[in-house]
Amino acid sequence: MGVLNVTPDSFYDGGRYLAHEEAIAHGLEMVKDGADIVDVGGESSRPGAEPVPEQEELRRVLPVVEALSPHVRVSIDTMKPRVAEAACRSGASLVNDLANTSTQVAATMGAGLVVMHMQGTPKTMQDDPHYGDVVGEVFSELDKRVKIARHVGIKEVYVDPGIGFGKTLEHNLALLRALPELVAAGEPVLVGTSRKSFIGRISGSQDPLGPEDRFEGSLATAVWAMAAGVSIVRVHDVKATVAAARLIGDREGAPTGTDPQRSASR
Ligand code: HH2
Repeated sequence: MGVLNVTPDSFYDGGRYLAHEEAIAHGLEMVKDGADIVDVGGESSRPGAEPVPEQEELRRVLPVVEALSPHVRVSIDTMKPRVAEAACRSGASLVNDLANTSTQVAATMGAGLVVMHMQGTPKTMQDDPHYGDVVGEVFSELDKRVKIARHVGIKEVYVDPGIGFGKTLEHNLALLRALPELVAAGEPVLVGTSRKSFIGRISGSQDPLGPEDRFEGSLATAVWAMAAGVSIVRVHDVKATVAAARLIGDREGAPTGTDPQRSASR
């Protein structure tokens, strides 16, 4: 899943794709690079972000969703049910429901649903995140939401532990370590670590690395997630992640890109 933020203030790609033509061109580039899904968002959910008025979010995302959906599966990354609904009418078929607001919309529109865990709201979620047992609490919240989604008739549901959404560095690492457990629970898993600040804090030498310098750590966490069996990784760096994905063993254990003839002659 390639990330496409049509925003001025997203923490990594903010301002790069605010013009619709630029956003559409970048979306098509990610498709060429191998993205199976493009996740279009018009409101940053970074820590401290201010909410965006609904009309403005609609103005940002709808033309982009409409232009990309004939070429690739489009998901809509939003905290507003009306934006989710309008995006589905414009061609999106997956609702990336960050704030647990759009289950009913996804059901009504016949779309798939990503249920993501977030403690609090983006504005304040990093002020003082706390859990007794982060893995247990996040998994059980996701499980509840999957049951609700099934109850309203949604067939395609992904669970996402919400890396960075009301989580300290230790919480993020505990959740990443527990990915094989989440995969084993049976629902397809989506994970988004790309360029997030915890990467800068562990892969930096002395000072934390900024978003521009978090590529290697992002790829490393995507590889870990894919090796743990997750179904979707949400990334900014599609080309490199697709190349890495081809080297990861599939469920039967063989690297998907292996040609037996060539490996025999090596
Ligand atoms: N992370 C971000 C946004 N949407 N959706 C899911 N399902 N999982 C995630 O981890 C996730 C997400 C934050 O990243 P980004 O979109 O790059 O930044 P911003 O929120 O600043 O636009």
